[in-house]
Amino acid sequence: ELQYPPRLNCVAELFEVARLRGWDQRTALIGARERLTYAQLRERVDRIAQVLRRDLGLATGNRVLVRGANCPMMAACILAVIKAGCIAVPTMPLLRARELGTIAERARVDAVLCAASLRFEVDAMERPGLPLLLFDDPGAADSLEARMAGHDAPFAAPDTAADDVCLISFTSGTTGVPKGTMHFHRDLLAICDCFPRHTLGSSIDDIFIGTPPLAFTFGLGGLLLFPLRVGASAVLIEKLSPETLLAAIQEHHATVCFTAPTFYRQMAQLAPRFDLSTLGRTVSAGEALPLATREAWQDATGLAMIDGIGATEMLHIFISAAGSEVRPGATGKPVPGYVACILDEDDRPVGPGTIGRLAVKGPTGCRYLSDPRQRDYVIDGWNLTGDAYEMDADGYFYYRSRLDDMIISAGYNIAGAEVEEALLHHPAVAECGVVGRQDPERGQVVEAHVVLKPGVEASGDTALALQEFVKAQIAPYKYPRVVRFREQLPRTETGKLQRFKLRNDAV
Ligand code: 3UK
Repeated sequence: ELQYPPRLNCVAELFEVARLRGWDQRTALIGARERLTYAQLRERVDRIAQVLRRDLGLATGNRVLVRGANCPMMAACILAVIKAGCIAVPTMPLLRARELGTIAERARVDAVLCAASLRFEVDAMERPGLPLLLFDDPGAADSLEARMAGHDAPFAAPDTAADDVCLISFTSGTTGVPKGTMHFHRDLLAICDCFPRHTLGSSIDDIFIGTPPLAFTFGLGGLLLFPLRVGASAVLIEKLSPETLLAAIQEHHATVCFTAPTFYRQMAQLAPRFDLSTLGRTVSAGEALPLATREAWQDATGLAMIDGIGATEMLHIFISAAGSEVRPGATGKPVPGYVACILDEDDRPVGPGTIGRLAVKGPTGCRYLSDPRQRDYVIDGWNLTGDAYEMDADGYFYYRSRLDDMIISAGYNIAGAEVEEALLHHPAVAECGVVGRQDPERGQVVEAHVVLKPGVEASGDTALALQEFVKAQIAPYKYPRVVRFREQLPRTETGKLQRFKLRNDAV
């Protein structure tokens, strides 16, 4: 089991280890406009922490909303809030004033740090008396940077317990109200000491890169905490597209990449134009990785994808496989430190070959911020992620569907992901999303929303060809009775398909 000192500040611990191991002059963060060594990042974190404690008068346990695109200053702000003994509430860059207001209220936020370029929505949000400091605001009289100049490093972190909350992360909320999840100091170290250490295999020479926002725990771990834990570097990119990510991998000689399946699908098409020879490991998470995507990526780059399921509630990835452990079609096995099982409707574990509800237990786990759904998510220390999974006799876990996305048509249970998988093998299909649409006769019918590759005609013939193609690959009753062509699919900032938008779209 993982052991951490009972009194712990996870950020102070990360920097103390870095100092003792002699990493001070190594590069920690690479942004578009600046590059910071471990010593420079630590000094910046210490100065921001002093602004929070001394200028804003914040105390241990106060909450600070942080808003910015992925860049070294955004990373420093999150780390500084935690080092100051406060609780970081990072928020996604695309959130609007009303959503930010809801988060500020539910998390009982005491102050706001915001990138100047994203200030508009903060200015528009309701925040009576809430202090706000802007960063990356050259020339402004009262910016965070101006305040930082008034303080001297180093800053000694106030005393906190390993199980004091240091992070409140909100779920992306593909359905319903976003939920705040609370995480302890020890949790932030625990995720570094599980997936990257045992499955990914990260080292001091790695250069991490990827798309997930630092406000999403996938990005917070993969692009900040994991590299800092081993003395590696992270490239933080503000303006992301498949092209800019590929170009940045080439330019910075990145070795480890984190992004979602949809990004890998698009990058696979463009990969031959770039030199990606330094890339050794590519991690896919956020939604199911179709076999077709795994194969397209492997054909384009020669790299075997590392699929991993994580959740905001669990902080990071808890089932995964890499290298020779990869079994196509499976997400993998529980990451060392975690255990997983499949439960039936009465919460009893089922054996191999039966689809059921995924349950997982480990050093991290769900603690909702005053939300009645806590009782639905955690039973006896087991976390129910809301996913339908199946296990094989060797202990591999296979994703089937989100429990509430299972399509029930004429008495059959159909997992949309399986139909998507089949469609993605067709050369005309770039992206697709399969949902159940209410139907008076069948209860639901399988409906496919398809984005075609450039140059393919969105015709009735194409639709027919896709339907025949699916019938030839999987049980014919699963074929999409309705095929609709679209320019693009609705996705969250974290790369997840918004199925409810497909379902609710007027026919
Ligand atoms: C789905 C997957 C199949 C699954 C996340 C890595 O996605 C993350 O967190 P969220 O809270 O969503 C959690 C849900 O997303 N999912 C994620 N990965 C996979 N489904 N295969 C996968 N590989 O439904 C899960 O319950 O947004 C991912 C690290 C940190 C994260 N927060």
